[in-house]
Amino acid sequence: MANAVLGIIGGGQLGSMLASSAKKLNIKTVVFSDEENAPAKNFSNEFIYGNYNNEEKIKYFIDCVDVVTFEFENIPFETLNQISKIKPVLPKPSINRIIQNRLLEKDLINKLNLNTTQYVSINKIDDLTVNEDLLPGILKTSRFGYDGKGQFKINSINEVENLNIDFKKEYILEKLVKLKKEISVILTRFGPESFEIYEPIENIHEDQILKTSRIPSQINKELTEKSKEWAKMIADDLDFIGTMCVEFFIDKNENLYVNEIAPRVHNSGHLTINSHNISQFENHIRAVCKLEKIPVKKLYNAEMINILGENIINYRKRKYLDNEFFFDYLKKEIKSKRKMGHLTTLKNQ
Ligand code: AIR
Repeated sequence: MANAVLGIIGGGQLGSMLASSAKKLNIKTVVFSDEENAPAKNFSNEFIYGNYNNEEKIKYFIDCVDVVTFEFENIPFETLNQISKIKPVLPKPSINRIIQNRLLEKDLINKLNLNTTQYVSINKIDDLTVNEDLLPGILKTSRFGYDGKGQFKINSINEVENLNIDFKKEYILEKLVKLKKEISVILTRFGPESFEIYEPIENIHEDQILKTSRIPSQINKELTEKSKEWAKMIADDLDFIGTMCVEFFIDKNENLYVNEIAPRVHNSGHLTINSHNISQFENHIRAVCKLEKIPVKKLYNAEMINILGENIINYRKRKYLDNEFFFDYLKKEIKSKRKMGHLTTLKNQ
């Protein structure tokens, strides 16, 4: 689909980096966002501002594009499904419906006989009391959470009262593992048995928000192979087209657990823009627009740090070395803990 027009739903930093990669491949982009001044407005060929249930805007968007993708799993399933009746949506919307719900997501992983941490559905305070054996744990909203939003760390049952949990929402309680490391595997699936896969990336989180990602990860060969294999199994089962990410925990006994699946390009893969011949974003465009699949090759080792909130002000003033690449997401409003930019530093292999 050379010269196709690609529609991207969602206008955050992931949409911006997708649009930039598309430009490089001579693919025009139309971004549809419910935020008037979304970052991707600066990088797309056309920008449509509207609610994700605004029939008129959706219709106009559909008319403008040949193929549609999305950059955020919180896009309503109904919107994606409606669009997919007229234009191809990749990855397919049914995948998003599963991944939007942490319970369905965990069930899917377990159905494939892959490890997750122990988990249980929580709908009322009593559900927590009867599942006290899963504490210390993390209580997460089943839907619409990211970057630690809607999450509560609970060490003991006595803490629950003070947390002001809104039980109008559904939750999942996940038992904490004795964590040694966190890694992620990013892959792009072009079709059955057609993958490009990056080496596992080692991640450090702070307050449930990604702080640093680096390659190579310091893990053994067995875990490297196993994590890549599991990520492929999940992508195959979902019949995924495009770039996706599987986040893993490794515990003190070197056991591997799937933490979560992101049905999209992922923050931990931002370093691939500079470290590899083809970035996770370019690969996504290549897969959904049915362009040539080119083998990925690492050019450099790398480390990426996320720039949150007010910190962006200093990074905007700094000078950078030749091996440092600063990305400013151009978000209009600085909020504490909001992802405002990132810095990738390249290292020789
Ligand atoms: N995003 C999507 N899932 C997780 C993340 N971090 C990216 C997407 C989305 C943006 O974060 O690009 O549009 C939303 O960021 P914010 O700061 O507006 O909440």
